Amino acid sequence: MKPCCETSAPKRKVSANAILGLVAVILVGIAFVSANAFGATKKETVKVWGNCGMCKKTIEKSLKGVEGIESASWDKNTKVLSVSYDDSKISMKKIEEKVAAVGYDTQNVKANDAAYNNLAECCQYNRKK
Ligand SMILES: [Cu+2]
Repeated sequence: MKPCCETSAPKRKVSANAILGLVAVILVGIAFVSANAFGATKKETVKVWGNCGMCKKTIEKSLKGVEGIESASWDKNTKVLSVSYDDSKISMKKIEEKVAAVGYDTQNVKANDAAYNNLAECCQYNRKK
């Protein structure tokens, strides 16, 4: 005796394939969107004048919580600030301006004089000429 649903079985197979296809399309879509979301991250380095560990804290704090900044780390020996950021949200120029605003000269932006004068004495580095 043949099962009564024999004729409807192939149909079900087709719709299962259609669902699989749809799932595949959705997964590819999600992968594409997330690749875009993470693909904007850029890593760059820029010279920032400064002296010590306290400078490091001040420089890094100036970028903490800033929209688009993923990480920022300044090396007191090399005087290089390494920054990971989303270039659709912030530019390198803006990043340097943030650091300059707290009193530190950067490669392309001169520090705010009042902020520089407010730095602890040990942090008043020899300014860039
Ligand atoms: Cu310092």
